[in-house]
Amino acid sequence: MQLLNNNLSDRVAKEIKVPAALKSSRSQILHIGVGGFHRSHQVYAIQQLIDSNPEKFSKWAITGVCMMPEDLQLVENLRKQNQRYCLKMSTPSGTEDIRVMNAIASILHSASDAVKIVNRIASAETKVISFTITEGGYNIDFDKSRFLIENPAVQADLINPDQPGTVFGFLAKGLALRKLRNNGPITLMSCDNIQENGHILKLALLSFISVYDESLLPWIADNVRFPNSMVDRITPVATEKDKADFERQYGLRDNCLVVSEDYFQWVLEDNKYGDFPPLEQVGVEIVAEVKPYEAMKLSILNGGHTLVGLLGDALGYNRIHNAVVDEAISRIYDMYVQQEVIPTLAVIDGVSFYNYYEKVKLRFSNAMINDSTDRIISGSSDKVPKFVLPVLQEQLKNSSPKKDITLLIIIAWWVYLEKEFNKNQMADVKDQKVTEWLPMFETAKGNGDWFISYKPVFGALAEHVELVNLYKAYMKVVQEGELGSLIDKILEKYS
Ligand code: CS2
Repeated sequence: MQLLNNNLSDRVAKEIKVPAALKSSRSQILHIGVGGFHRSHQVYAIQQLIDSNPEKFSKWAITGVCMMPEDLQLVENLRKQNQRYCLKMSTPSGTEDIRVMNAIASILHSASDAVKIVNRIASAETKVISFTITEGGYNIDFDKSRFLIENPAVQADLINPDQPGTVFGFLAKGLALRKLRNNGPITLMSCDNIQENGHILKLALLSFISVYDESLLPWIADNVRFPNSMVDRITPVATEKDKADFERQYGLRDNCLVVSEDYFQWVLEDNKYGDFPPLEQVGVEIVAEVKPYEAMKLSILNGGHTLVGLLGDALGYNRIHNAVVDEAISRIYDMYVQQEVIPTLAVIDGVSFYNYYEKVKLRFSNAMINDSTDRIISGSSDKVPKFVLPVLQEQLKNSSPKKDITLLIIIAWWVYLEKEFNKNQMADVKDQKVTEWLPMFETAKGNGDWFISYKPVFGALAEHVELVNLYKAYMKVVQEGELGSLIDKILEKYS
């Protein structure tokens, strides 16, 4: 088996776009969280920039950092391939574009490269630190906008600052050194799916630093920027089959293959500091205010994903492209977007929410990317508060709020968890709340009324009497029949 590294097979060299070697040893971006999404999105943009003028832009190559123990294998695989990998992008009509990426100059892991990571944060060469650490990675109680300082991992970093383990511990130590060395301003850029992700990153970091070392705060105020951004490219986890197909076709094994759709969007707030890559040259939209774009994408696309994933699972689908064309799911998604979501969105000049939605639905139907309901449902306790509940909170400001489909999503989520509980498979549910839930499902004995009162996800929603009454009435419909009966009932009501 020959690995895809610097040696490329004839077929790769002939059929795939291969970049020139990097023309600089500099790496001015440090990125934390090198998952599939980072490699299909930000690396793709930086790759295009470097390819457009390698002499000038190779300095923007990325140093990647992984922090999770389960990333050790990826780090090893990337190193064996000199950080090269292929990105396979597919259109809904079935055409493919495959490119070799070499914009990751090196890769580090927090467990073994802590000193190097701190030094890179401090280094004058590093101009941007970017993040894809997932919705849960910011350690924020979103209901109260509070950094969870009591988190044991955070406490460990405060007690033992010389051996950081969390992203905040690393940043605090590295930025303190940067200040000491007078190494200049820096942009900290969140690329996660969170409304006002830059503000959230800032809130988390400043909360941590105010306990860690308050004297750093004025330097941060003067030297660090936190732009908000909206990022978008559907990137399922590449399967063994994807890798085997690639190997068969091109005669090379790529253990770091990334598959994604061809669609790409990145809207970035014009709020950076010091040197910054000219991303506008590769299609990134730089705008004064990102918030309306984030709200549109998080509710129509990510909230829509949650809807299609959970309803799909309940109706027996395990692929998003099959679930989204189911007649009932497709109609309920239309109604959700038209009647619950769009009325809560702030107008964006030149953007039609209806066209945006049509496009999203087409993207979901892309069979080539073969996205799973499992991926979409995973981490729902972090996703639902950011993708689904903000729409409900806006709706609840109205005298007659539209909320039925949001309740349907919440109930479908409970149906999924109850199903896994009954099959004794709660251990397979990928969600950080699952151990906490287990006794709750045991005590409830099949009754789902308690679920909406679960504060860490739903906050104070249960105090809304009319909402809870409707939730309970809908839960009864599901418990006496099935989720399909509730879907029919709501379709009738909304038609
Ligand atoms: C998905 C996102 O994880 C999810 O639930 O909605 O990963 C989605 O695919 C991306 O945000 C697309 O940009």
